[in-house]
Order: sequence, then C-alpha cells, then structure tokens
Amino acid sequence: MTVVRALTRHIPSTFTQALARTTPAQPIDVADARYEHLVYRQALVACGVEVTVIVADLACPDCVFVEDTAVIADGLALITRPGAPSRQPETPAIAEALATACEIVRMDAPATLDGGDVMRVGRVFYVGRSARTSEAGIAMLERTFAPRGYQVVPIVLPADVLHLKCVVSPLGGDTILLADASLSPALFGGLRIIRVPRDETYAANAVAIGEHVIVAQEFPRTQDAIAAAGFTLHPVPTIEVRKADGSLTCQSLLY
Ligand code: CIR
Repeated sequence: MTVVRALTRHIPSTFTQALARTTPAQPIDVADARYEHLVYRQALVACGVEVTVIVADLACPDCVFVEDTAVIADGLALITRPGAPSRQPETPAIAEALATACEIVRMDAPATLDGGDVMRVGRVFYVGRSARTSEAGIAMLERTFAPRGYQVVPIVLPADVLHLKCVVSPLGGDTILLADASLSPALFGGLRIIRVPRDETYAANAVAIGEHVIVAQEFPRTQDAIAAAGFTLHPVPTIEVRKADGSLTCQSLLY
C-alpha cells in the first residue's frame, strides 16, 4: 500500500499577525491555535498518514498554511509563488523539506498561485482564478502538469472567496464536498457532490485520506452528510485557525 505523507509546519508566536480579511472580535490565542494544530496532526496520524513537522518561521506569521506553497502530484512538487507578498518567503523551507521525496520545480515571477486554489480530483486540477492566483500562475501549473497527463480547469472565483477550496474540496476519486450557493454544481459535471448547507460553508473544506475525512468539528449537518456517504469522520477544532482565514486542507501538504 502507498504510504501517504504529510508535510506540516509549526505555528509561530507571530501567528497573531497572520493575514485575515476581517479582524477577529477576539484576538487569536496562539496556545489554543497550537493545540488545534496538534489535534489536526494527530487526526492525520489516525488516518494512517506519516506526518513531518518543520520549524516555524517567526518572520512568516502564516507559515502554518503550507498548502499554499506547493502543488504536488506524481512525485513532482511545483513550489508556488504565493499571491500575498508577505507569504512568498515561506517557500524555500518547503522546497528544502520536499526535496528528498520530490522533483522540485519553482514558479517564476510574475506568476502567482496559492495551493488553496488548486483542487485535484483524479487527473483533473480545478484551479481558482482568485485575488491570489493569476492567469500566469494557472498557465505555469498547466505547463508543469499537462505533460504528465493532467487536465487544468480554471474557475473564476467570486471576490468574497479567498481560495477555491474554501467552498469545495475533494473526498476521493469521484466525490466532492461543495458549499450550497457558492459555485455552480455544473462546473463539476460527472462528480458525486455532497452538499454543505450554506450556514456551514466553512465545513466544505475537509481533508480526505481514503475512507477517512478530517472535518471541522463545529458543523454537525456537514458531518452527518459525510458520514451518510460512508466515510469515517475525524472531527477537529478550528476556532483559532479560522480567525486567520485558515481551514483544514491548508495545514498540510499530502504526497
Ligand atoms: C492567508 O490569508 O493567506 C492566510 N491567513 C490563510 C491561508 C489559508 N489557506 C488556505 O485556505 N489554503
């Protein structure tokens, strides 16, 4: 059986300065955020994943959100150029950590792309064209992975959606979790869709490993829908990480 590995990164004490579209009513509690991250890593282990954690970088308040720094498939890691300039210094440590396991390709300026905008389902990459991910970034993704048999399908995101995977995430070979009233289901023709009620949109971001799904614990109706589809749930707390616009897929790179 193929071992799934996850690269994760510790939360720096500067996490209180992480990017956020709205300032939280309550400031971020870094100790609580670190506890949430620990529970998340334990959930990955419970799903059979081999987890690596690399050191935080104080100069990069958002460095826990490793998903945005690379897109990995078939042993190749495209190291991205994140769309927020403050996040671009996050990538060298990620490239170094992945170099023993993956062939490394780096995205060049001026292209930008956040991994949170990239959803892989089988041999298709759905890519959000967002405030973070540019046309040039999408073109670079295509240049990198099309020769390996991947199709790239761009999706223009509404301005209020940070990343594609804030509203849709993959649950395996042919299934996705999609927030109601976000993107048209017609964009994902041929896939089985598990619907997330509008008032639980945050829970549309879940991490699937085989039949296991790590899901935000504060959203019971979404959990019921995923369980009814036959998956095993691993609910984890997300209160603090959410204050920095973080969710679940963004805290790991699976390869
Ligand atoms: C940011 O704005 O870049 C971070 N505060 C949150 C990034 C979350 N990443 C993701 O959902 N892929």
